[in-house]
Amino acid sequence: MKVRVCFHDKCFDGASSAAIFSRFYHERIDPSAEFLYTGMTHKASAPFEDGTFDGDENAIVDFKYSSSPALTWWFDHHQSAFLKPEDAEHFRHDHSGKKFYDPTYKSCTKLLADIASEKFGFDAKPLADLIKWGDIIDGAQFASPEEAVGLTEPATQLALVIEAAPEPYLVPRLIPDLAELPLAEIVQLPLVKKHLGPLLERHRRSIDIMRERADFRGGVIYFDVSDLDLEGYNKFVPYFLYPDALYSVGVSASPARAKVSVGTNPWKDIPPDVNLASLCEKYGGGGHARVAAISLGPGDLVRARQVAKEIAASLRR
Ligand SMILES: [Mn+2]
Repeated sequence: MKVRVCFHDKCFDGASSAAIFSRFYHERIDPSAEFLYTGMTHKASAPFEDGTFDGDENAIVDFKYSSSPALTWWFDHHQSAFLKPEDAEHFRHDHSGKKFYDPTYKSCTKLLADIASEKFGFDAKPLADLIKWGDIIDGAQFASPEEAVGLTEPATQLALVIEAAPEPYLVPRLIPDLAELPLAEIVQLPLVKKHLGPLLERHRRSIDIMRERADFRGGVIYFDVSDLDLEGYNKFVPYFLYPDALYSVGVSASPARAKVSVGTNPWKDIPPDVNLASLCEKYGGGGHARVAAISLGPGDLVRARQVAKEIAASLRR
């Protein structure tokens, strides 16, 4: 049995969801299953290319729904989980009992672990540490900005490497280890260790860069790092620098896209009616109520800056 697992790429929650799904599937569905992993990225264009679902079973974890008849498992918690209203309608008519959506969950890792245990008798206890950290990292539930930015825990160091993923296939290669080994052992693996030092150094530099560039006014931090190779910067740095800020709006770029990231300060009380996913959906983006983004084409930097400035202006008090 060949199982294709499509996961949210360069994301700790995406990787740990794929790890939990694989261990669950191996233990409770088919011990002889062979897993193949595909990292999915939010793009301006359609994310699922023809031929993506080439397994005997095909799963998507921590990523958008697909109405393809080849999709057999789905777990997600993003508010913007459906590309089109027809997809949401298709999901509502699914009776497979293998597709699950709950946007009240802070992480797909926890959602998957809970469903696999409750509905399929999976023993999630050996992965308790992974599940705990998946929920802290994806749900921005760090005790303080210092903990979020300090990167002293194995889980936060691993998240740094996964989010940067400086080598192709780094995350797919790590997923089987995430399903088996303690996090403190995974950060010692050569594949992780060789990248950790340089990435920690880059992280420290990025704090200095954001300190120089941040424009903090009316409760909103605006910054543009699109001329630098900084996509995947730690999203808590703005609040570490300006603990009084309520929101941050950033522009970054990579060869694949121009990106506007919008977030709320997790250590502040945000008005309950603010929904950043809905705000970003107006510009073709999406995400969660408290953190969302808009991906544009790599040549659309002028538009990205314009959108970011509009959003920052609308969030300022
Ligand atoms: Mn997630």
